[in-house]
Amino acid sequence: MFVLTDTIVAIATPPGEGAIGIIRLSGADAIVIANSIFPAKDLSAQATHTLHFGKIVANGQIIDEVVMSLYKGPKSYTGENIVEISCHGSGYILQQIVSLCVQQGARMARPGEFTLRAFLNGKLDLAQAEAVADLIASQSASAHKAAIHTLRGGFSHDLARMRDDLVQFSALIELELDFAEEDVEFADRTKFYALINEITRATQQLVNSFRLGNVIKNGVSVAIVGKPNAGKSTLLNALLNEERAIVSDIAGTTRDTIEETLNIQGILFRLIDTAGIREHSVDVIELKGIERSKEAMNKADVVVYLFDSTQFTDGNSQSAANGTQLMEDETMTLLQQSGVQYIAVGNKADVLSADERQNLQQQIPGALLISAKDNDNVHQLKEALYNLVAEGSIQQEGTIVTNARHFAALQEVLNCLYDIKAGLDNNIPGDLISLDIRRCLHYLGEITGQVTTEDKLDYIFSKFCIGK
Ligand SMILES: Nc1nc2c(ncn2[C@@H]2O[C@H](COP(=O)(O)OP(=O)(O)OP(=O)(O)O)[C@@H](O)[C@H]2O)c(=O)[nH]1
Ligand SMILES: [Mg+2]
Repeated sequence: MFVLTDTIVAIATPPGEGAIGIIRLSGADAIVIANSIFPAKDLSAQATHTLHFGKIVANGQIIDEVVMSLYKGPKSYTGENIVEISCHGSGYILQQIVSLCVQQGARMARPGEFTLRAFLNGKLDLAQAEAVADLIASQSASAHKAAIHTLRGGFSHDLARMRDDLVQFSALIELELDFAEEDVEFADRTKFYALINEITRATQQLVNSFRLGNVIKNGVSVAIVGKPNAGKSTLLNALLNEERAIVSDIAGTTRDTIEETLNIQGILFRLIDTAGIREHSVDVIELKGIERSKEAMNKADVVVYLFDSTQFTDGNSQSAANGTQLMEDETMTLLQQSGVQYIAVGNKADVLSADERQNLQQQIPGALLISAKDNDNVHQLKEALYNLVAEGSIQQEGTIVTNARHFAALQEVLNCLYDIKAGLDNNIPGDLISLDIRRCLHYLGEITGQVTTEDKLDYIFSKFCIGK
């Protein structure tokens, strides 16, 4: 059993120096404990949702001048009495105040315990509570948008509607069971069938949104691979707009993978520059680098295969490019076999003549021609990367499922819906259909936390930060 009777305390601001640091107290005794270290005013006599300036004093010594924010339950984040102490952002002061609160009877909060209490006190459902953690972790516009939508109850609303409809039908079918001898049908099967179809469509849409949701939450890993000297590090620098990686005309300059993030129109990409892959190296370090390149290539969501476009010209513009040569490249073969999404990009196009460019474009349809050195056409590569993952759906207003737990539960919901549909198709008895509906309701309830266990909650909230 979760204990809700004690009062918890934690520092809510990140470690390190800051202008302001915040300590949170939540629980029945939050106001009493705050009062005992704040002689300026009697906080219990103050109205809720008010601010109070004064000193924190311990053993006659002033610790800091602070502002107390007072929220009396149930109108607070956790539903309990909350006092937030805004002090100067020194680690020392924060620790001192927390120690004082503990001396006065508060207990150090566990990760996510404030939000757990908010959930247990019915302030948020589980999907919303999880969105709080996602919101804190959001690093891009799209991740932020998805988390806000869920936190504001968008996703929960979708689920509640499905649940209500199912509950209604389940009640009617169960009523039929009470009148089994009379062979009556309270639940209109045609209507029910249409409803199940509609819920299946909505669930399928949510399940499908997870591909994008996963991208939004975790970013997209993009490995830049190719032969030594193709210009991979130059391309990384051009994409980032900074001199991040060492560039030189010595083949084998990059020895280890280099990872940096890039935000393209609100989606986070994790760019990985790799060591050039060549087939006959004897250098032990280079070989290790090549091994890592292949590993990065296999793990990536998207691969940018960069080739030196000047290698496909022989100075004679008529016979210039030879796309077959590129396709026979060992790395390219590996790529095609692995099935990973890739974009072929020809670099050093600045050296090519107009004819050569045109020829190459015909030989290797779909390949982008760029000059990483001159930052020419690099924006096209950015667009291609964005389009590959977003497919225009990033602007969609509806719910995007970003949480793997929700995704798994939705897949179970979908399976139950298929079973219900099959049951209706085969005219199976009402009591069996009713069982499938209950199973479906169970999985819907798992997402919002109507159905859960303490172990599950412990696991979910342990991923939160302390103080939230
Ligand atoms: N003309 C021209 N030269 C380029 C371009 N991009 C890169 N280079 C040159 O190509 C050489 C190799 O560039 P890098 O970026 O170090 O190549 P890399 O693929 O990272 O090479 P490794 O790390 O050895 O695998 C350097 O001399 C760059 O200046 C380009 O667009 N045009
Ligand atoms: Mg390099």
